[in-house]
Amino acid sequence: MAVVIGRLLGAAFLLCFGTGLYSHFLQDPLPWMVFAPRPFWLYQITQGIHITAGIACFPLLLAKLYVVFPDLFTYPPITNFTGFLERASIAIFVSSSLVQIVIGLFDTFQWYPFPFNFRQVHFALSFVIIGSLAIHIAVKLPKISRYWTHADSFDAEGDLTLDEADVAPTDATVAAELAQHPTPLGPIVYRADRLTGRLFAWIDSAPVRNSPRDARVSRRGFVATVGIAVAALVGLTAGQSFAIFGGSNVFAPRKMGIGPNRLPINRTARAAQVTDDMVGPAWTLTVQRGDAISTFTREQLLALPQHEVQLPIACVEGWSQLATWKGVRLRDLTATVGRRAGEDLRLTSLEVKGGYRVTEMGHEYIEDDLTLVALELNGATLAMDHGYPARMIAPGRPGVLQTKWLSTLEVLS
Ligand SMILES: Nc1nc2c(c(=O)[nH]1)N[C@H]1C(S)=C(S)[C@@H](COP(=O)(O)O)O[C@H]1N2
Ligand SMILES: [Mo]
Repeated sequence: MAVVIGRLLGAAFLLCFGTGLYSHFLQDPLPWMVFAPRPFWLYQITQGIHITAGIACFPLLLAKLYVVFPDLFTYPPITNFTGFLERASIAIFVSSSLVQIVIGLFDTFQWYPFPFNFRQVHFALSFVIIGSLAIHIAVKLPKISRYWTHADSFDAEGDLTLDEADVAPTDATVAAELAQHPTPLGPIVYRADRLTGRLFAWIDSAPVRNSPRDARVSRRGFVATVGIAVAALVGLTAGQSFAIFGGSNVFAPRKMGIGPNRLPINRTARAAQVTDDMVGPAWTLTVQRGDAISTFTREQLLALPQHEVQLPIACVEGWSQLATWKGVRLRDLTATVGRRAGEDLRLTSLEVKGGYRVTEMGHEYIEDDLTLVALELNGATLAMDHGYPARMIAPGRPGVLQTKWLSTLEVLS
């Protein structure tokens, strides 16, 4: 059971780690990194998997802890160096995973009741978790590889049984001798302890088998409980990321189609301290490259060729939703100041408060036909909370980089 759940948990953690790294580097790229704007739904999928697999970790991790619980308190706790590594990696793994999934869940609710920066800690802990998992697997590797190569050396209970090669000569002699003297309870066999690999004699009979471990829930009942818990949690929240589950989205904080322009709002104009004065008739969008500067009022932007695209907002906090956007191609706008192929862009928002006031966009997104400075959303003027007078919408980028209330676009030549 520990192995089966461990594998599922391992898969979920690797999915979370991979998709998390992708999300991290989209937001904080290393200088040489270039990303794929297409397929436009790529980030929506990777982030949806990240959040959904993360949520599935709750029942899986609790189930794994339940199964191995007695083994966590074996006595003496440490007998040798490998044992010490095993214990230490488990302690670090369990504690950091619990913190990781709990703060991740809090983040989907944008609730930060802790004194540290969420992204930094979530990023750092992922390496602690994957590192301790690697140590854990390395320590268990002899047992794991033996399982893969000699599945028959495990009995139905998942305990190691010994074949002749494993029994030291003296043990073999003793074993043979013992076997000739069956006890009233049954024949004596040799077993290796699950954790330490130490040999012990085992009387294979009902009264002795009836250890506290066996007295718990049946295996089938346990698998059913964990399975139902995972399916229910995923089923009742995945709708925040995957439209087909939209109808059963009970627990997740944001619902499909609810909000101005039929799209949820992640952060309101008020929270970003963008006021009506700032977006009044005097507002202009400045596009610049070195000394070349063009400014556009909203009317002037509306007079340029308009394009309509279907693109999702895919929020790092786990929700995503497809919408119809209309506006000016970023490529056309940046051409007015003579942008050359390969040049990147710095975007500045009117917002006063917030960590994403100034962000950068790689050339691969500027050159994509789908990237717009959007003026309309789902057939109506952009609502103030969706970034009126103009916002960025590009394929395959995290929501945090879909800058609302644009003020300046600066080509980095
Ligand atoms: N200027 C600015 N743009 C912003 C944000 C912000 O806080 N400030 N939030 C971003 C985030 S996290 C998301 S998910 C999207 C959500 O867009 P919406 O609120 O229009 O749905 O806007 C992005 N654009
Ligand atoms: Mo977001």
